[in-house]
Formats: sequence, structure tokens, C-alpha cells
Amino acid sequence: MSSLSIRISDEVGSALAEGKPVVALESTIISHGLPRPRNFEAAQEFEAILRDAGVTPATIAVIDGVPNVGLDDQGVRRIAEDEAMFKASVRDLAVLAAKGASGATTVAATAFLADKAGVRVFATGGLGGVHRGASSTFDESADLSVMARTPVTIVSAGVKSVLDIAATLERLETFSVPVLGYRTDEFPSFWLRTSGYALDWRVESADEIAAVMRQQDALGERAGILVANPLPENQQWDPATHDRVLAEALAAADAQGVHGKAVTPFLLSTIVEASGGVSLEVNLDIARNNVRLAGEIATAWAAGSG
Ligand code: PSU
Ligand code: MN
Repeated sequence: MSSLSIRISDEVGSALAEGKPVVALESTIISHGLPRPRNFEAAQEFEAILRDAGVTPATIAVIDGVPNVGLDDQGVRRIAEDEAMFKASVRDLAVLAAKGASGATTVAATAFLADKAGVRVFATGGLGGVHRGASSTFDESADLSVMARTPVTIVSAGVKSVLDIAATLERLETFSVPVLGYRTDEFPSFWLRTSGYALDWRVESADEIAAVMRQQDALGERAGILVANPLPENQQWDPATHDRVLAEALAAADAQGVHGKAVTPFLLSTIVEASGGVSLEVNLDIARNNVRLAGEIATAWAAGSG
């Protein structure tokens, strides 16, 4: 039996070997979540934020069949510029490997590969979840079921309000994934700090999150941990505009019969357009904010694991 061949970059490999902090970054946000050419700049900026904090970034994607943990600039550029880049979840990894094909990894596939490489902390913008209408379409992101069996701490600004937030929180409970509100009592809805859904657990620091990770390991529990990190109040999107644009985007998806894995990218790009680019700026602030917190958690984790 051959084992999965993953290419871990020299930078990520030595950071891990030396017990230094490492944060995984997904690539579907680059290929399908942000418009070109801002996506390439953003991907580089996320890495720079981590490096400035003394943390090694590990951007993850499949390049020519090989899962890469830690992409060089050329790899990031390929993900950002190739309009036909495949959106790859966990179920696609074996097919991409067999075909020697490339793919940008979703939260599910990124967390899966981060775990294989020994990376424990992962920053994203928005986690996938249960879509509206899932009771008839069964459209629920594999991000949730993969979190149930992958010991990676994911920092996300909750989930986007394009999803069914209540159902997503229920599924996280079913999957035994702890949800920690970072300095908040309420689950954020990505562009907004609030969603109307209270959380059971609030944490105040990266150290506290690292302590939960250690206890989760001590229990032998393999589920990941979701850290819900809301934007500061003055950075969130204007709620009234948000509600109007969201309703427009959902109606457009419905009218055009968009379904399956195309739903999330369709809604995201429709919302950027309908908001005149405002949602994009908020989206980028959210991702930066999550990357910074993930860096702090990875640092706290590394400090206690020596
Ligand atoms: N939500 C966002 N931005 C994104 C995504 C979700 O706000 O870029 C991407 C992530 O990569 C996530 C994926 O893992 O979409 C979920 O897609 P689906 O619902 O098809 O599983
Ligand atoms: Mn889906």
C-alpha cells in the first residue's frame, strides 16, 4: 500500500520540525471566493500578515496531482489566475492525484491536508455550512462532516448569511464540534457581528483556545474546533444594505437555477457586484482579522507544545 504523497515546503517542514507556529490557509477562497486580480494580492497579504507575526503560512492546494502544504509564489499565482481551477473537496483528492490534475482546496480539503501534515491551526474567511433549502436539496458542505473527524482549529467569522445559520449550528452540535466565540457571546454571520444565535462558550484569548485544543487532544477526541471571530463593530457591513443585497443574490440564484458546488461562488460574486464592491472590502477585513487571530493561536499552541 502506498501512502499519500504530500509535498510539504521546506519553510513549513522546518517550522514544524522546530515546533514553531504554522497556520494553514485555504485556496478556494483565492480561486472561487475573491475576484481577480484582488485574489492574488490578498493571498500574498494573508501570508505576509503571518510572517510579520513570526508565524509560517502554509497555503494549501493540489498542484499537478500533488497536495502542496506551503505554496511558493508561482503556485499561489496559478491558483489565483487560472479561471478553470477546480474547486476541490476531500472527495476529489484521490481523483486529482490519479489524474495529475490541479485544484484549489475548500475548507474541508485544506483541513484534511493540514492535519496530515501536522498543522493544527487554520484561518479561513467563511466556513461552508448548511444551505438554505437543504431539507429538500440535501446541500450541506462537506466542511462540516470533515470537521467532525479532523483535529484542526478553524478560525472563521461564523458562516455567511447566505447559508441557513441555525441549521449549520445544529449540525456542528450533531458532529460534536465545539464552537468558541472569540470575545463574543453570539455567532457572527460573516459580514455582520451578529446572527441572533447565542453561543454556549466564549473565550477571551488565544491561550484559552490553545488550552481547549490540549484538552480535546487529552480526551482523544478527533473533532476540530471552530473559533467564531466577529469583525470589530466599526468594520462590519451596514446591516440594511446587507439584508437588501443578500435577498437580491438569493433570488438571482433561484431564478437562474444555480445548484451544487456552484452555489457558494455564485452568491459570493453576485453579492460583490450588487454591493458595488463594498462586501469585498468587508470580506478582506474579515479574512485579515481571522489570519491574525489564527497566528496568535498557533503561537500559543507552539509555546505550550515544546
Ligand atoms: N464561504 C465563503 N467564502 C468562500 C467559501 C465559503 O465565505 O470562499 C468557500 C470555502 O472554500 C468553503 C467552500 O470551504 O466555499 C464551501 O463550498 P461548498 O458550500 O460547495 O461546500
Ligand atoms: Mn454543496
